[in-house]
Amino acid sequence: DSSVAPKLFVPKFEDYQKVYNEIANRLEEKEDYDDGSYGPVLVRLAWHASGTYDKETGTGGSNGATMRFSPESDHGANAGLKAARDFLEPVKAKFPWITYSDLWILAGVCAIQEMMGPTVPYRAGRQDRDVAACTPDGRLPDAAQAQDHLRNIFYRMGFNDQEIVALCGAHALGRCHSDRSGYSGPWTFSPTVLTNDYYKLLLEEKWQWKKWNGPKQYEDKKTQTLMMLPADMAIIQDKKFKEWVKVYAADNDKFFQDFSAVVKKLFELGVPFKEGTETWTFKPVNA
Ligand code: CCH
Repeated sequence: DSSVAPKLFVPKFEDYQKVYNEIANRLEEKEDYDDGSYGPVLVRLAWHASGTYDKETGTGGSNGATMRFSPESDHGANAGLKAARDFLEPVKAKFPWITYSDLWILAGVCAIQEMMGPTVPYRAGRQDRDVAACTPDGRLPDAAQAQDHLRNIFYRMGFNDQEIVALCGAHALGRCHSDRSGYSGPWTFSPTVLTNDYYKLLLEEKWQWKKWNGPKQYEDKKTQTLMMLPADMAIIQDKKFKEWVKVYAADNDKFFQDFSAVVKKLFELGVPFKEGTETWTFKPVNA
């Protein structure tokens, strides 16, 4: 029988590493964006795709990439993330076999690693879903609120206090944009390199309310160039959270270890991996 059944392409580790390399190289190329990198906004895309998870109903999470669609793309928390989705379109065009859901998370992993962060283990197997799987607004944290709100939001995803504080360390990266969230400025002096500076600055600097017409935020008294959101300040105002801030401020290796583990957990919330799905670690390209 000469009938040629089309061979199903089953991508392997090497194929995903190629996608990783493509994202890493685009990060290098497009260094005229923002503080010099799309890395932070890619991390934010992966986090907002994942952080909609609700453990009670099993809805939300990175499986589905439903932020491609309105209403989820229009949720206030997702303002500005089109820049990250658009950055990844040429990658999707070059490797059409990868799902958006796997691509967005792979991009988050790549961005963390290429910005000198820890390796973050990755599993593939997310499936894209349609507009009906969009999550309701209000599942992501509100920057104007404090510790009770943070616990409500992150406990709903299944995280504990230590994990909440470890996740917040991502704010070493990137900045607030007044045309996106309304807030303004970076948290650290090196917003394209992952460090534990977020925790150090929280503890070591004097923070005061910024005098301006925008939403209530803090600025560092010394240089008035850095910022903290009310939700960031909550993790040193709360005694239990603050213990973990001290741990991570004092020990970057410990932060990297815990950050890697908690980000992997975040990126896999609600994903129905097939049994026996391999865990991969990608080789950094430019880090
Ligand atoms: Fe965040 N984040 N985030 N965040 N976030 C913002 C930007 C980034 C909150 C609010 C904001 C996490 C947790 C929280 C990043 C990663 C993470 C902005 C500015 C607000 C507001 C958006 C803008 O204007 O562009 C709040 C509240 C919480 C509560 O805990 C977690 C968890 C992560 C990842 C693990 C990154 C990265 C950015 C920078 C984005 C950029 O474009 O530079």
